[in-house]
Amino acid sequence: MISKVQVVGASMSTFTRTIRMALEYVKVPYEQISAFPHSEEIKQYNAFGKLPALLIPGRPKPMVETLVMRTFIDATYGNDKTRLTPLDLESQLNVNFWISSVSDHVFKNLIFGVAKPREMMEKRNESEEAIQERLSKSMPLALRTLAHLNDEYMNSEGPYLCGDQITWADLYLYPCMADMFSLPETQQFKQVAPKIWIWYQHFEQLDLAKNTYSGSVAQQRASL
Ligand SMILES: N[C@@H](CCC(=O)N[C@@H](CS)C(=O)NCC(=O)O)C(=O)O
Repeated sequence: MISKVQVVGASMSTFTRTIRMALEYVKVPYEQISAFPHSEEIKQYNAFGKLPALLIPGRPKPMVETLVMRTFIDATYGNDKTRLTPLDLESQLNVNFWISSVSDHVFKNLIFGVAKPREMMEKRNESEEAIQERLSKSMPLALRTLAHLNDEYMNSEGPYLCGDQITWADLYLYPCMADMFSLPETQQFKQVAPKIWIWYQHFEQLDLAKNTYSGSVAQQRASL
C-alpha cells in the first residue's frame, strides 16, 4: 500500500515531465520512481512499456496514458485556482488542439525527426558533418511544423499557449520544446517560431519548469 502519489517514469521523458509539472501545479506531493521505457519496472504497470504510470494511494489499478491521468488530475485535484482544463468549450477545443498536435506532429517531426537521430548519432560518435547530412532530410518538415505552431500561437494573447492561464497545452509542449531548444539547431527553431520562443523563455522561469529540469535531455545537454 503506498501512502503518496507515485509517478513511475524517467526524468528525461517528456510525458513524465508533463505529469510531474501538473502535480506540481495542483500542489500534490509525489515521489518519482525511476523507470525506463520497456523496462521490467514499467511493464509491471503498463504492458505497452510506455512512460509514465501514475499510482494513486487507495486506487488498486495503476493509471497509464497521460489522457487518463489528465482526466483524473483535473477531476480530483483541479480547483478554481489550479484548473488546467478551462471551463468554456472554445478554450477546451484549443487546449485539445495543442495536446493532439504535440502528441502527433511534434513527436513525429521534431523529437523523432531531429532530436532522437541526433542523440543516437552523437552516442555513436558520428561526425557533425554526418549528423548534419542526416538531419538535412528531416529539418524542413521539423521547421514547417514549428512554423505552423507559431502561426497558431499568434491567435493567443499569451503569455501561455491558450491565453493568460496555464493549461495542459503548455504542460505538453514545454518538455518537448525544452529538449528541442537545447539542440545545436536551436537558432533555426527560434527563427521560424519566434513567438513560441518568447512563450518558452517565459515558461522556463516558472517553478514547475525549474523543479522538473534535472535529468531532462535539456539539462543533460547543458552539462556536457
Ligand atoms: N500515449 C502515451 C505516450 C507515452 C510515451 O510515448 N512515452 C514515451 C516516453 S516520453 C515512451 O515511453 N516511449 C517509448 C516508446 O515509444 O516505445 C501517453 O500519453 O501516455
